[in-house]
Amino acid sequence: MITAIVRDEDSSHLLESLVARGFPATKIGSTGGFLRRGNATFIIGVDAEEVPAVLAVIREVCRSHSELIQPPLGIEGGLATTPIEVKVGGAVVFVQNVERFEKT
Ligand code: 2BA
Repeated sequence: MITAIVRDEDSSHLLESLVARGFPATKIGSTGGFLRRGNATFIIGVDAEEVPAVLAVIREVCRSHSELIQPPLGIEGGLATTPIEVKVGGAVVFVQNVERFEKT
């Protein structure tokens, strides 16, 4: 099972691309703890041999770039006016083995 956290802006395109290639996916609205921005979390359940193909789709759709942001309040240094550079886009991906899968 693949859990992927992606930018809101990439999420519709990613959902379409996965479904178009026949990979089942569920998109859940989520919020990043650091930037407190909306992002999207995907749950994708596939056979182990399909994992590389799914990761290729995620890489293709979710490209990363750097952005200067004002640090959020509550984060150390959050009251400072100096923007910090963070990487946005791309995807944070967890791949886990599933012990059992049932559809009832
Ligand atoms: P956020 O927590 O809002 O983080 C957005 C981006 O801000 C991060 O991108 C990273 O570049 C930067 N960042 C995060 N914490 C930071 C800090 N303490 N100081 C400076 N910069 C910091 P990504 O690493 O690509 O993460 C994108 C989103 O993926 C995160 O949004 C969070 O929702 C999720 N995420 C990342 N790592 C995770 C993990 N280990 N477990 C669960 N969710 C995770």
